[in-house]
Amino acid sequence: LANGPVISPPHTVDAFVKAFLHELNFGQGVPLSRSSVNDQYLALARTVRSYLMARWLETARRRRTDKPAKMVGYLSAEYLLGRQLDNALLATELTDIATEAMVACGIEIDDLRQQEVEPGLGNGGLGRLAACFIDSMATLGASSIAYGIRYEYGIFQQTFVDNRQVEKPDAWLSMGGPWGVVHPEMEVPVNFGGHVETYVGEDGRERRRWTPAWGVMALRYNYMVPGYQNGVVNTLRLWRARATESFDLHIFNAGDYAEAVRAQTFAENISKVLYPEDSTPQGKELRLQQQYFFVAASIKDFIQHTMPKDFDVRDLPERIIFQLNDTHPVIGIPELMRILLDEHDLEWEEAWAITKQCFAYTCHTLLPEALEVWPVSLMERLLPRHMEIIYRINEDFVAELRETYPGDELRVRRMSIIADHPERSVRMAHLATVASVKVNGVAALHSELLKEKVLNDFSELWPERFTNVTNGVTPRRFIKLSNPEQSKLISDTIGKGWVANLDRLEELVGYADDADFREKFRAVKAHNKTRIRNVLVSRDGIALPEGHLLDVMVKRLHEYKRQSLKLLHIVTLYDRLISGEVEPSTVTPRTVVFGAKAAPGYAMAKETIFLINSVAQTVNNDPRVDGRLFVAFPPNYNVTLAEKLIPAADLSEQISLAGKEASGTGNMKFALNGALTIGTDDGANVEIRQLVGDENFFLFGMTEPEVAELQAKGYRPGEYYERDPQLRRAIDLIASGHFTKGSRDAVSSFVGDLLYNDRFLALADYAAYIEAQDKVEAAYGDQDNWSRMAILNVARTGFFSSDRSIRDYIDRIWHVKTGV
Ligand code: 26V
Repeated sequence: LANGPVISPPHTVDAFVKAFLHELNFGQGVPLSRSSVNDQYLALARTVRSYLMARWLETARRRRTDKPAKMVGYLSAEYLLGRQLDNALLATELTDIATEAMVACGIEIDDLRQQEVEPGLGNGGLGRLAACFIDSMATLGASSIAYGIRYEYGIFQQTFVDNRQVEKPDAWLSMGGPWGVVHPEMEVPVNFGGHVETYVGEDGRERRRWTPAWGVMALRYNYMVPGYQNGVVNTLRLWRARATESFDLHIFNAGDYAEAVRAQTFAENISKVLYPEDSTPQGKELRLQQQYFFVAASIKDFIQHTMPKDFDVRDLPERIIFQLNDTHPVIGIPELMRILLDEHDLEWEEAWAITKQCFAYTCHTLLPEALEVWPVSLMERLLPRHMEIIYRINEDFVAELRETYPGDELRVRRMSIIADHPERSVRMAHLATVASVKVNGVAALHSELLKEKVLNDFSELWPERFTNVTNGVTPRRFIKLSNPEQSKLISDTIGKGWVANLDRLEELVGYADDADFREKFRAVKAHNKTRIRNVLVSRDGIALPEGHLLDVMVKRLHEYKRQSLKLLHIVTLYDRLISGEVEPSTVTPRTVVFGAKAAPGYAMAKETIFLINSVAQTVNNDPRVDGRLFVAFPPNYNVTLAEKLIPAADLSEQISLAGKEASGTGNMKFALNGALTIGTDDGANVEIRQLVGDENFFLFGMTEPEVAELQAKGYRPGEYYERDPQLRRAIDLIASGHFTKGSRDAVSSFVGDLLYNDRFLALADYAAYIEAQDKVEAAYGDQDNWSRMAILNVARTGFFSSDRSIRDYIDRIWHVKTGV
């Protein structure tokens, strides 16, 4: 057994029961009769894990012994994984066996599912995308490893107190984390601070030596990433910070025991908490520490442990491509330079030639304020050697620019990695672009705007470096697991192959004209609505009305996403009902569900949350509404809730100002689950509309060039208020304090911003939005045709599988091999 093949327990109910009881008795140390639900959940998770273990070892063994292949090193500060149990059961084809085994033990497996706290190690789209991508890499059998941080506290738990957001820490590990396997003996040191000096080596050459002031250890936690029923199990390696002995030894020696223990906590703070801001970098030192911590540990880990012992760093470009998920891991570029120069003694030119081939950069934004910059002063203090290397990279780059563009000093300054104003700082997106083989945007429109706007100078200099990879979502989690009824209908109709080959959904196109299929499709939706109703009753005590159009807007709260525009629509619907302008019995009953967390320091976002809750309270309790309108805002929207909510939706709200949402991925999940989209010409909405057809999509609003034009000529939101009586009534109703117990003060910053600032042009798109929503209501009146449109949305959006995204990355950027 020691060296031979590792064997999983047999796939039988008996064997599963045996393995489960073994875990319960000898892992948790309790007999079944005295076990808690948490004991049972942990034992079940470990049982499933033990089935995956053989595949994991086998995948690693094959990678070691096969002719060494180039690997992808996916570097991301966030992985918004969601619950693991069902995905592991699906991958191993153990769902039925485990369910029966639990029945045999007198356990309801659903109770155990509920016990799992989802690892929320991400903020939103970027983190969830990373989670979908590792699922697809494993499913395609792409040779890859993913690296990140094992935050002790993930994205905060959102609660509402008096309609306002209150954050609570997310202690996701407190009940035990059965999915991570720690290897304390494989830890990696990571250093910070100190100084750099010149010394002369034995060969008489001058070199630079970094003497760090302090360091921490990076502890390895391995998580299994199972491919879909293909026997592959890849690794997600998350790092946790631990104090080193040397770090506090001198303090212990000085006899100050308490101070030494305190110092230990300081080191361990690095992996303590996920930063909850996802658009405006705060420039916090701890955040830079986190970035360097995980990237330095990952690169060292890859070179020292993943590569064979006799490996030559000159071969790195044939062995690895590090994909940078936004700028968060970009410090890896000077880190690899440092390793090659200082630890492997390469000359600058050779080190740079290697480094430039080892990285590729994905940009996930268009908002200028979201681009990360780090003050030079901070960099010099925390990472003096890296700062020196960045200066040198920039020197060479700027010299090249002056040659290419003689006399164009303005351009040189625009492109420089170092900015001079308002503070000397490092522009991480520029560093990433200069050092990467490829730079990609995340949807067709976004990649174009990246070239034309954010990185325009760079795309003029290196046009071939820029490419697009449109985002995708994993059909395993977001269709197969989250929508079992729709999945069954699809499999009964076209077979099961779609789960790993989502283009096959196209075979459903013809069924849009099949009345029997349409009826079954409607039954699925009705079932999913009942399911979400039950979830929200027990989760939040929210009782959704029945028979409504379910209109859903779920995403982080941001001004550019325009939850405020949705709110104006709701207030307009409400105003029509209570003013007697429409007869309640003639309107399509509608329920609007919001889900949104605001960054704790984002004041305007928090005001919007308060107002949504206030409007919900008023609308839901006004008898004049006569059950035609309902607003629900369940707190703490997360992956687990998304899995229940999205399959129930009729209408998907994707209403960002054109040119602001890089892609969106929720939009894809809704379409694939049979919701129609009301949306602007933005991000991946553009591609969704192209695929499903104009007639199956509710488009409204300005295009990006129209936005640019309006802004150029000067946008005055007040003019729209003056001109549009319907808009005016909605804003006046809010401003009057109608929704806030008579308080005008409570809404004054929200209203004031809309009327005098409205940075994202909500008022300019209001009329078009209302008109499009009126079309939605009319269309929903013809249920049979609505089903037709919804089916076509499902059938034509197979393109948005993250398997396709990963194939695009492989073809356009990584050039690694696939197959198990
Ligand atoms: C930025 C920052 C700034 C510093 C503090 C921590 C932090 C954490 C995350 C971010 C990333 C913001 C960018 C982002 O999430 N972009 C979203 O990426 C999605 C996947 O590509 C895409 O669908 C969304 O449109 C885009 O907003």
